[in-house]
Amino acid sequence: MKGPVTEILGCEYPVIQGGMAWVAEHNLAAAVSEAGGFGIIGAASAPAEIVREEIRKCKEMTDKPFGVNIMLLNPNADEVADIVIEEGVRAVTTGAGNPSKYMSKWKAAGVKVIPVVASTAMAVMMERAGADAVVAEGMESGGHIGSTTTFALVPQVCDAVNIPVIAAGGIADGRGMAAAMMLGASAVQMGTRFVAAKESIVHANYKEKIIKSKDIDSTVTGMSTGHPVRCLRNKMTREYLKMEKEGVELMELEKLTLGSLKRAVIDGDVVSGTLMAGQIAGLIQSEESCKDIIQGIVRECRELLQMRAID
Ligand code: TUI
Repeated sequence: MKGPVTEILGCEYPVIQGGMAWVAEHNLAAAVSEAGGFGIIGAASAPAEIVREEIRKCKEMTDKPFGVNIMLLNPNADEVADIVIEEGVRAVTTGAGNPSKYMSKWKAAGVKVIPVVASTAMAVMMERAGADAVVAEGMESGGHIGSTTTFALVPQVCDAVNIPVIAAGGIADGRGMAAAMMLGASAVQMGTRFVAAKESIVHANYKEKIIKSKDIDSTVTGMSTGHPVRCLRNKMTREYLKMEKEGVELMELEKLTLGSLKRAVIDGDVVSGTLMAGQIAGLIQSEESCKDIIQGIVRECRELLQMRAID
């Protein structure tokens, strides 16, 4: 299972954990890295010094490398960009924007840079700017999404760039991982599967919602406002979508979602909280340890790829 991405990241398996806001904290990142994958702390909108503490707590839990995801809409992004250098973090992934302005200092410090992209144009731009790899994230993903599916996006990004491509969106088992490899990806990134992991600090109510959900249980809010976010259907999404249809102003809509992800993750409010999750949530049947998740996926993927080699 070694390849260009395990080489860049210094991990055993080409399985990366998504940098999810509130969810991807030090316990989850350390558990994923300890299990041979690549754990990521999601800086999201946390104050920069909290991110530094998270990095230090993660280092106490594992000697293995891990990364930090910087959400570029975050006003603290500049500060977090320096902290990853100061703390000697192995790799940075970025989401929801263009990280070009940080590229030269990260590269100079030896931080590996892996932007998350939702289009071939962005992938090419990131390769030119010096990215070590890209995550091609399809619209099956949870949270903030682009508009192209993983199945269509991954092979097109693979053809457009020469750096390794990590597939994300709609992948939660060995079949998905094998399919992503067939499309040309060198690794996969999973989010939703790790939300439901044993080591994930996400409230039991949220995990239960993922485990009980079916294929069609996610929806996308904010399509009309230019900030599409995929989450599981609940009272919040029903109200949001109704107001969106009525053309209610963005400020009013924002009131509905302010603090709603934290309410879901920490307080377990599955009624008015935002339950970010991908379309693959329906595939997830139980809460498992990161070690079991990663070993299971890698074993299944390996078997499928070997079967193909024999034929
Ligand atoms: O970033 C994500 N997923 C996220 S961020 C997030 S935080 C949030 N919380 C509440 C409401 C809204 C967001 C939750 N989930 N995924 C990576 C990703 N990046 N998906 C799409 C993109 C992207 C979009 C535009 C990357 C680059 C891009 O380029 C824009 C440009 O500058 O050209």
